[in-house]
Amino acid sequence: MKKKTAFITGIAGQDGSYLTEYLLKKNYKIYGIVRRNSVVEHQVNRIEHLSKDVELTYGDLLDESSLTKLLNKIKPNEIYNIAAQSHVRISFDIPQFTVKTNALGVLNLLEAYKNSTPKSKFYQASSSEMFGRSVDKDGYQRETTPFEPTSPYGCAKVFAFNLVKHYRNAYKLFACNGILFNHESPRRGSNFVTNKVVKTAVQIKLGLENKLVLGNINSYRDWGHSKDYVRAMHLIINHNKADDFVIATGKTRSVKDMVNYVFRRLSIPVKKHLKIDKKYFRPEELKYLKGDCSKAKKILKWKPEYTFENMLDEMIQFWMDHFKNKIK
Ligand code: G4F
Repeated sequence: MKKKTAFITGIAGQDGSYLTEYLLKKNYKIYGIVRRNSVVEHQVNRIEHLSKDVELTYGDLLDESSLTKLLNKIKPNEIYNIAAQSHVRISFDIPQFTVKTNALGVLNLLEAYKNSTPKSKFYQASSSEMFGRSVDKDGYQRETTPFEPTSPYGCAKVFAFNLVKHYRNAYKLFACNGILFNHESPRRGSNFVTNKVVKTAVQIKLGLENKLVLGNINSYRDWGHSKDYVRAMHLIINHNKADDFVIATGKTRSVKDMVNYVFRRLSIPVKKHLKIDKKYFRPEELKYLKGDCSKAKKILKWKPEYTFENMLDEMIQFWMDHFKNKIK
């Protein structure tokens, strides 16, 4: 049987690397694009172990010619757009780059898709950051909750979400959105709050660091594991109808709760080591996220396997092994 093919933007990121592993196990042929970086190792360290199984090319969402050329050549069964400037606080520092990449970049890819390989299926990494200030009366966000974004990142993601729906309707393309709530793992960048907390707490435990410096610890997030969420991406793109789905755990915790859990696990006192610095606050904060994924549960039969606790335990173990090997 002919192998299915997938084209993945953002292949070198947390989700891209887990998605690649997941699809390789399902016998897909994988193509991906990476952006040029002056330190070559930084481009591919999460997917180095997969390098013989994937075909990587330089490409960029801002360079439509690179996308058209590749899609014309590959004509993949599935296109996963996971690339983005994904850091919300940084989107306030570089709003134009964020909007160009996360909104116009998606338009470039949709155009390349429509003109080169319209029979392919298309997945867009949409985000719970699009909900912003908006929460339904029962305390959840779901597919019908209006979007009220609170960051350049969130605004760009709303733009892209709407483009995907528009291309689906106007050109009868199989284009779908996964509205993913926060998802973490040992492969998460260490400037996102979970991995920053876990990495620094482990360093404190081992005597390599003394302070954990954070911004707003009173915001609430619905945190799941990236491995569960890439499984959902594959189910969404393989559903018999192009549609939009919320992917979440349905549980919310404050950043403070998360810090307390990690410090308790490592038996270190929070008060002694935690410092708050305004520099990590955002001009506008998204205060509260809790997703209702009933639609995905019912239609896709998806549910998360990781809990908040065993996800953080896995991250703690990862950093423990990392630093202990360094100390040896
Ligand atoms: O880990 P974060 O930076 O994630 P954030 O902003 O929720 O965004 C992530 O989830 C989105 C889905 O809703 C994705 F679309 C997006 O790409 C990204 O993956 O921050 C989480 C919370 C925020 O309230 C932030 O203000 O933690 C708070 N926080 C407190 N101190 C901090 C820090 N965040 C970071 N990154 N660093 C801190 O020192």
